[in-house]
Amino acid sequence: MTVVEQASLTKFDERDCPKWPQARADYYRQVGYWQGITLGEVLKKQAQQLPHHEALIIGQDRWTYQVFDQKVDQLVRGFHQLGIQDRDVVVVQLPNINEFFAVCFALFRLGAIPVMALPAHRRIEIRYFCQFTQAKAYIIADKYFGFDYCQLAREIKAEVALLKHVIVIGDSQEFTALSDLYLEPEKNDILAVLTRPNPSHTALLQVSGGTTGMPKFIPRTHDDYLYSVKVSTEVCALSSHSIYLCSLPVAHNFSLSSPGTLGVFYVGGKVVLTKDTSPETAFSLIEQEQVTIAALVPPTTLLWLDAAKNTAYDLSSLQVLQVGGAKFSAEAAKQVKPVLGCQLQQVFGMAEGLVNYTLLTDSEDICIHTQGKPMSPADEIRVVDEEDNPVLPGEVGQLQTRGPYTICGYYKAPQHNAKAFTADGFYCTGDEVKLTESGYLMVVGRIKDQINRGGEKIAAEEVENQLLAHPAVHDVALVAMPDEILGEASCAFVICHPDQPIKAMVLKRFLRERGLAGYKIPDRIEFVNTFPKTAVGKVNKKALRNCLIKTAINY
Ligand code: J2J
Repeated sequence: MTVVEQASLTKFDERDCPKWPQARADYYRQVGYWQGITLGEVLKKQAQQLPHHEALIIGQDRWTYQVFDQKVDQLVRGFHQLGIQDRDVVVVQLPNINEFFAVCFALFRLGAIPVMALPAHRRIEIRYFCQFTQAKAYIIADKYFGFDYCQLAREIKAEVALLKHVIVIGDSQEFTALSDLYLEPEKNDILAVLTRPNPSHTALLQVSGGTTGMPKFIPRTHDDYLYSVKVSTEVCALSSHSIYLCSLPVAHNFSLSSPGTLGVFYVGGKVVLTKDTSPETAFSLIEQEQVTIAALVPPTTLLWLDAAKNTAYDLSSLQVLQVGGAKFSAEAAKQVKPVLGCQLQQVFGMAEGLVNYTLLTDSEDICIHTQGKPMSPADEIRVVDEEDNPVLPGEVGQLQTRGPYTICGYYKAPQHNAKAFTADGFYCTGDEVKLTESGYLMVVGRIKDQINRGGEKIAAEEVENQLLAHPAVHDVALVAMPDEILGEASCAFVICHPDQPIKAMVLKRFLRERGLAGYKIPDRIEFVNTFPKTAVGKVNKKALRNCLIKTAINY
């Protein structure tokens, strides 16, 4: 293979991302849903209009919009000098730090595409992300919660030949230091000649929770993502006075776009970042920075509710608490207002697109008992039975959706897309919902083979495949089990080969050493001799789940 051919392999091709049919795309532009602006331009505008307004804070590190924008431009130069160009893919795995945004916006301006990896991802996930997307660079922080990302990068680099650069925040060791890439303009400044990214092209790749063997990549365009962000800011009444506490991982779709940090930048507000998710830290930041809005998953909300009952911190600035990512129980939802003194907003969203919110003006009953309604008038939803026929109003069925910010297909996944999208372009969410008379959705279950571990999604098949790689394992089925805090935890039912008994601990260590993200390691492992089967001979996961509920064994 020649060098030229090898280089061309790494470029991202829009043709690998199924697009909206022309008529729908034209309509979305015509009515102004798609504005034809890029994420990079949103920040530039704020830097011009509100240069001295604070945009991003973590600890003592406080960036105004002007400083933020300058750092982005400096990194554009540095990345460009390194050879990162339009349509290069870059895997970004950073904790909640300001630099995450400098990196992403620099990539947006270059037309390069960040893959939104989470800090919890490990060798199996990162290697796959780099290989599948043919990433040119991988960007990390040196250490985070005791984990050595440079060591991980070393292993990835050794296995992924096409990966050219590892860029590190902190002690960079043998890799490139991000701090060396903040470059001042020279004579022929690249910024003057940079081609403007096409707003209808992919701006970033989100990673799907998945249902199959490996995660899928979700291509979000500047146009569609910014529309989702814009409508979210309206629904959540964000303004330049909003102060948003971000304790969820920055790369997650919820905290990035619903309305999330990007929503805050869109209106010129302030983001307060924290790496520490404890209520103690969150409460002190709320008081100190006068936080007005925060977003949480249900398990963290339960911790907040507990801690708030005897806190000395003043939480009175907090107006809205968004809760989403997993089902929030009505019992806990009821407590939000009396205990935290703020309005609860339920958020039922997905990285593939559709976001549902309860409105700030909705009755208490709606806010407590529903997961909201589609935020845009252009969202089309339908609730269907197993044959894809609409169910009667008020009955439970699978939610399908399409619209101006819901993808039409995953990146480079034609076979999976044929199943996950209907012929008329609706995304099959795999969520079982009930539509109320007033048009609100209640999430009642799931038909996708996934475990929602307190907002962290686990594709059963992916973990099953990893367990099957152990020589003692003959067969395995991963199911959800009820958990008081997480909502759901995971349990692996394992059939071992005869005469090869093995301990649960050994299997867990096996998965960890293979490099599987910690949240995917089964919370419990049960050894069995056979699996219950359905009438057609498939493993009956429902029966396995039920047997966990019935026996209620402590783990
Ligand atoms: C029940 N299940 C929910 C909820 C998501 C905003 C908020 C969340 C996400 C997200 C997001 C739920 N009640 N309130 O991207 O922009 C489950 C559903 C859904 C899946 C999507 C956003 N909120 N879920 O969680 O891509 O099963 O996005 O299909 O991680 O989470 O997961 P994800």
